[in-house]
Amino acid sequence: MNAAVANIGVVGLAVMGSNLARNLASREGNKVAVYNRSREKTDALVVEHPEAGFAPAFSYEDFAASLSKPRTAIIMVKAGRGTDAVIDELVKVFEPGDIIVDGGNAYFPDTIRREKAVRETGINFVGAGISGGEEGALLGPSIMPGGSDESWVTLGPILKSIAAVAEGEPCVTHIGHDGAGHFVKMVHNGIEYADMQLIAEAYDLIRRGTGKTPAEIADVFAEWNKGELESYLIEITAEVLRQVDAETGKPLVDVILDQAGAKGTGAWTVQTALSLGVPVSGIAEATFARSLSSHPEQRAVAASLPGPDEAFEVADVDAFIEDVRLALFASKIIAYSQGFDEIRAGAAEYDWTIDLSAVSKIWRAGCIIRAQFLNRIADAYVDAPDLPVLATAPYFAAALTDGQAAWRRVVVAATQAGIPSPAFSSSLAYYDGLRADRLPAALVQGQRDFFGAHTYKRIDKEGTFHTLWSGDRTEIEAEDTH
Ligand code: NBP
Repeated sequence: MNAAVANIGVVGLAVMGSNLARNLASREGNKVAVYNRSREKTDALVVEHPEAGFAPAFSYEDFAASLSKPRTAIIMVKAGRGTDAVIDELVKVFEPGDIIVDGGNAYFPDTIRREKAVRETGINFVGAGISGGEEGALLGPSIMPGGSDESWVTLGPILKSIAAVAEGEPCVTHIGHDGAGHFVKMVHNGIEYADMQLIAEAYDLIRRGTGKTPAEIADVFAEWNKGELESYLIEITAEVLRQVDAETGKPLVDVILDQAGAKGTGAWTVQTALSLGVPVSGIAEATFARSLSSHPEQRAVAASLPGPDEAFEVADVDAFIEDVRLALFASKIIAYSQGFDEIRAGAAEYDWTIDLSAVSKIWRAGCIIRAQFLNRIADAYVDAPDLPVLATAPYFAAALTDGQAAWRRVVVAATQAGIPSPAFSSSLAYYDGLRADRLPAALVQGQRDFFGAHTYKRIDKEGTFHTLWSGDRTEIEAEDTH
């Protein structure tokens, strides 16, 4: 039996778990116990990284025995049944006060369920979203832990030691109880979908409108990366566009099959938003755009449908590119505003206290959507923690004011040219819907009342009303009828 030498353990030693274990081991004061279901991965990790001084375990009993109390273990296994299987085993060998952390990509309702079940044993369960992929896990991810305040006392310093650092601050904060961490990680991924789709639309418009090559467009993105759009995603876009395929000599982007994959977190974000009644149209369109791209059989049949007659030619290339830049920034503001709206609504629904400013700050490094821009979001929520719409914060409102004419020109140009720009145009539609004085929702209410007696409210007096649509069309107070 192992002696209790380790202050932290990792279960699941595939790429994420082994990198996270190495990251933990590289920080002062940590001794890391490691366990994997199949022994080979544990042996390989220990042999390949003697510098880490891992404490390997080959049974859950040994793993528990090698941890000092309160025992703290991070699970990094395939999300789903694997996570439940490991939790079941750990619960058998852990004691009240110990901490089980799920660092996988769990769906937040599963985390809520698991936290409730594990809590009954007196053991703490923390669902922690970990963003940044393999490299982030090794060098410093952005970490979004949920769980109890008690577990944060032990876990906080450990997670702070391995997290990415942005402007001197570790990219980790206690998001909120039970599933709050995985919820916020889910929305992070949804925002990532929207950001990527917007960038892809900007590239497509520039390419088809100006005839610039991918390498030339890479220069445009590299230039944009020096300004307000500065972000990891813009930076890597330039690199992807510059890449030449060794085999054919063509730009790699022209050789890659144009069908985008997805692992499901975008869909979760949209499904959850639908349940919460939050319009995340940018994220939804980005998710649907991936789905559309991945139906080659439909696309092949639809290829015969007509597009516009005239060719798309931009008269002033530089002016058009600047318009696209402004449209991209405006649409990005909307996408992030919608994502934060979802977090706010989720917090209200699930009774979490989530500091939106802190969430924004921990995304500044280590994760895929890292960007300077997030400082602006943090500032907006520091100035007004209850801000109802992020896009209305002074900095963003000014950017939307500056960019809206260009944004409209780009959406018009894309529409006329038959170039799909679902994220650009849906963001603009959301913007116009949100700022509208009066919406045709009044007509929808009338229709609903007509066919379903769903009632409506009036602008000029209190109460709930139903119109007797046939006959004399009398309006009646409907409060007592429902
Ligand atoms: P995988 O998601 O590929 O999972 C492989 C690991 O799960 C192996 O250690 C495997 O053990 C273990 N496992 C499985 Br499968 N079923 C198990 C069970 N019933 N009991 C015990 N262990 C089981 O690993 P990954 O790509 O390193 O990702 C780990 C987690 O991190 C996932 O939840 C993933 O979604 C999340 N994540 C991944 C990334 C990324 O960039 N890859 C980024 C952020 C988060 P075995 O060796 O015995 O088969």
